[in-house]
Amino acid sequence: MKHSLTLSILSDLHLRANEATDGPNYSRCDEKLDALRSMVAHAVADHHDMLILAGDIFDSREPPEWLMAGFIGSLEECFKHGIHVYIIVGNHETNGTSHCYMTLKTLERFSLHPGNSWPLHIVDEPKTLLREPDVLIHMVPYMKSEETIATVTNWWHHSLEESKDRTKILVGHCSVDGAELSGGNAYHIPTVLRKHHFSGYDLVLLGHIHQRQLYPGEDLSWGYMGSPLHQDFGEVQDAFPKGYYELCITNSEYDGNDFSLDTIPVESTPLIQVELEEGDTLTKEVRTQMSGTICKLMLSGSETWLKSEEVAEIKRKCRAAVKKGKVVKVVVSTRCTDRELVQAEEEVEEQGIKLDDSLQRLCKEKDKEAFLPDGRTYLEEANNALAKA
Ligand SMILES: [Mn+2]
Repeated sequence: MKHSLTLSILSDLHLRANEATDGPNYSRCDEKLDALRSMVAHAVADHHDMLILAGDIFDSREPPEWLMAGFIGSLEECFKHGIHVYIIVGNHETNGTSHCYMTLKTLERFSLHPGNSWPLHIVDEPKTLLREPDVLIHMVPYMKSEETIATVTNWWHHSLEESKDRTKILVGHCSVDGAELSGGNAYHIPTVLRKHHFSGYDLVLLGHIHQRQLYPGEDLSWGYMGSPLHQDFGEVQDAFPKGYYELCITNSEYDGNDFSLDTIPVESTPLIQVELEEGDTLTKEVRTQMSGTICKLMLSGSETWLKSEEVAEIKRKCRAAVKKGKVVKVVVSTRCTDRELVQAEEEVEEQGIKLDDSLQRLCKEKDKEAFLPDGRTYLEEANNALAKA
């Protein structure tokens, strides 16, 4: 019998076509593909048994072909070394009937190894693997919460009978009540899927929420692996380092299976937020802070100041710094303080309640995409919960 099983797991890479050229000499998209390649290199070097991508690798359901080619190319070393790759479909990648990997399968037929079958598996419906040493891995793509609950509870009820001594691992893409979103002021998502639905598993590792978190327990440990690098400024305050997981399940003759979980950090250009108030300038200290980063520069002050030559000069200096390669990218956001009250009143009248940014991001779907009834309910639930608070 084999005594250990090692796998690398990554989720929520959110490859976006419009990040291809983010700055004059910078592409966040390339940086994300580099993250994937470094994970692949690590898996090959350490002889991992498999690689699981746990959803939302692509940000959209229709990524352009060049991006799919870049993605599949970055997995090539895995294929060459016979490391099986499992891709679990996430909410950004499906509308419930079709998903972006259908195109990928087409691409697969022409490119890298024509004629060869790749060890590539698209998990668009729940799938179970049995691997030595007595490990059951259950993979669950994004579905409506009720379907996810039915799937996970049925599965462990069923598998409990025949596999008492096996290690039961769930890797999936879903929201769980009580998980914490990014954004500093943690927001607990109201949803119907609860921790107790996982009680038959030993370990539950999920994709979907970008803030990494692990809730260890004696019988069940569950959590989110988080995005491997910051996806936007909403994540700059995430408490845990960004990266992917290495999971190792080992068997000892006397104690049975045990697992260890490590985060492998991913290198990426840091995202920072800098706030300048009326009268502040780009001091040397601020410029040093911005150096080598993607910076969100928040300017807050009166309308007069925001429209002044002083602010125009700040913006010019930022553009020059980007051009010289001192700062990777600057996003300027302004907040007008002397019109704030009027704006706030308008917002309350129009939208009722302002949702937490990270919640909005999590639920964002193009209007034309009819899917995500679950997401909609969830947005409504969240609205109601906030209204009551
Ligand atoms: Mn997701």
